[in-house]
Amino acid sequence: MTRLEALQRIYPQLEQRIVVTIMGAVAAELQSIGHRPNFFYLQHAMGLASSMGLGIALSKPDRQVVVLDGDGSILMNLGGLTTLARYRPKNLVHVVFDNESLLSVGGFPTATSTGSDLAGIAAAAGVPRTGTVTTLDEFAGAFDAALGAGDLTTLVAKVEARGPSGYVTDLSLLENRFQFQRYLRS
Ligand SMILES: Cc1ncc(C[n+]2csc(CCOP(=O)(O)OP(=O)(O)O)c2C)c(N)n1
Repeated sequence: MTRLEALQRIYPQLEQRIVVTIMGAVAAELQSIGHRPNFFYLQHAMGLASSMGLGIALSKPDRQVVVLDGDGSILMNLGGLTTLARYRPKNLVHVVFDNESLLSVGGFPTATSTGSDLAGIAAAAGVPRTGTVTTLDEFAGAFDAALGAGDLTTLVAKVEARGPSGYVTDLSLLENRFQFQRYLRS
């Protein structure tokens, strides 16, 4: 499964939800499908998309939040999983696209390429619903289930280490920030 295919598959379910992604390839791929004011692409602060999603989920308990994370990013902020689990927002679905590499900066292998199990780490941190999927259909089913579960989920999707040719888009961080802020307040 490629991450782009996975994103295309769940895109209709993202349209009405609050979405926070990491920077780089994921952000560019989601934007290539179609940017929306409810999508925020967290630039620079690697590893903190799930922390930002946690804050939004806690402050907006009546809305569902989807975080689109990466293996390299979450590995930089493993403590974030323990904080997610401690606050256990029932309205947060945390997707980790695990391509076993830092694709956006040249593809260096991460610890998941040598066996580290992010769903296992999330479960051990106390996240109540965790899982790993490897096919598009499994991913779509598990994502649906997570949206309907009413509890915090970390879903690890094993994806190919393939991405777009470039990661720079014409949406600047500031423009995205103000648009997203207005959306959250509206
Ligand atoms: C603190 C910090 N260190 C390094 C970077 C540079 N950087 C940007 S994206 C990235 C790789 C992200 O890897 P991953 O989360 O696995 O996503 P992928 O690029 O594979 O989609 C790195 C190292 C950064 N932005 N911030």
